[in-house]
Amino acid sequence: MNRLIVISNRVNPPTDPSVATSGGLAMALAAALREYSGIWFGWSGETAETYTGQLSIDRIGGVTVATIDLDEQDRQEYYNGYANKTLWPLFHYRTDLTAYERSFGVGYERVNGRFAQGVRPLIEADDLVWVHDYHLLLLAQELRRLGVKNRIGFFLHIPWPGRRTFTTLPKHRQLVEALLDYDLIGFQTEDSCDAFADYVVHTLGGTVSEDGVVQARGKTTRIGAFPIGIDAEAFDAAVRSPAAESYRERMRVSAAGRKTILGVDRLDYSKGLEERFLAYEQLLTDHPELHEHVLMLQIAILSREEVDAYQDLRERLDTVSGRINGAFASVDWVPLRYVNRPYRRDELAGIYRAADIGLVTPLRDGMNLVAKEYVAAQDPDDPGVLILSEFAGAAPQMPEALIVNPVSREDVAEAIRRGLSMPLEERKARWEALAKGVRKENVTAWRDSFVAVLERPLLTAA
Ligand code: GDG
Repeated sequence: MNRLIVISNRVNPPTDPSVATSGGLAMALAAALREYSGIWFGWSGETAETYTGQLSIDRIGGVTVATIDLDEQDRQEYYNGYANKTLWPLFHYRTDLTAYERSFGVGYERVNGRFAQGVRPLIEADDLVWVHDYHLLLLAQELRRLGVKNRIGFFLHIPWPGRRTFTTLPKHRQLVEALLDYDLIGFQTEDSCDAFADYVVHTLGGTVSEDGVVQARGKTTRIGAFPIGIDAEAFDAAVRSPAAESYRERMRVSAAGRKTILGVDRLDYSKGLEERFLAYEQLLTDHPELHEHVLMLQIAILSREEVDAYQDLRERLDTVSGRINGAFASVDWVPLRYVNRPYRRDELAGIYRAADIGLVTPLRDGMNLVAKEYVAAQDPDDPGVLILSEFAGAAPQMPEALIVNPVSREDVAEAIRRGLSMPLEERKARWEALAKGVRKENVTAWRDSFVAVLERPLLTAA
């Protein structure tokens, strides 16, 4: 088996998966690497006064990790700038929040070059290189410039936007031309794959074959959809842990017989948190009979706090949650519990299990692992109901959820009402279908299918 060199912006394998507070990507990549020999390379998250390119190598939680520090200008221009103020909002269709500053683009190119220089000495002849996410769209091009001939794959964790949206990005052609230096470009959904193909055909004048071989600008590569999954076995173990049991009990006692609606998200404008709160407000306005009988728990861990749009969102959520509780709470009922602190993974598993409704309503999402974790955590004899946005990448894989339009308050409120009164038989039937998919299309299946296509020579494809 070839070695796998995984490259992503940050490198943070959990030391102990059950107690980790890491997000889904970190868990998925750590799981992917544990079974291969290989290295995980990326930014340490630290900024040095001056950039040295010095490599630090460590072994964490069974995974070899190699990191470099960046400098403060890199953090501002590459990370806070081009990655999180330009590409993230644009790829989530938020052109209103997208900032285009020349210095961001320059910093992005510089850091992609630094990543290439940093990882180059670690790459051996037969290694497979697997690059992750929107921070590193230019990395294959930089590695090719340094003479790397290995097979290099890229996986985009967020959506690829429609052509009209994407072409608002200055220098969009250069970005995609650089991307074509990868041997395989993987997306979460067919929808993203089609959007990319549409761009190749209509903007670059290239071709895309039935089986995803792309030819454009004198380059040949391959595209495909590889929906990411969760480590369902590890999650099952977390659900059975004492910490999960104790959190489930805490939830049960504190709910005092009320039905619980749960949201778990990074505090990010793509997750539709404000719209979700407004839908809940609508539900309480329209259905006074539900007062005192339901509660919503929203866990929203703080994220990208240096970016203004995230600070603004946090303020708005504070306001709306305060208004809802001010208007509806009574001496012994708080309708909305809004929590910004993170929980350990095993605690979270117990919280998911205790919730009658999992409310996952992003405005746009590459996949959304919370939807899959919620399903994996349910009690087969008394499962909760998943309400899922049609704009989550997970939606096509999870049609047995109650699928909603997250911008429609009425639609979301009605789905909550329906979920609250859904008979046990229907809950079970929907959950069984969902759980089967979550177990089958898990993180191992995702990794193996991507790596298998990356290993396949392009010439045999056409
Ligand atoms: C990107 C894409 C795609 C949340 N709160 C806590 C906690 N979390 C964990 C969840 C889940 C992860 O964070 C969030 O993953 P998502 O998939 O929902 O979203 P993003 O962070 O935006 O991830 C997304 C993903 O990449 C993978 O490709 O699905 O579309 O945007 O695993 O459990 N974990 C802990 N405590 C918390 O309080 N331990």
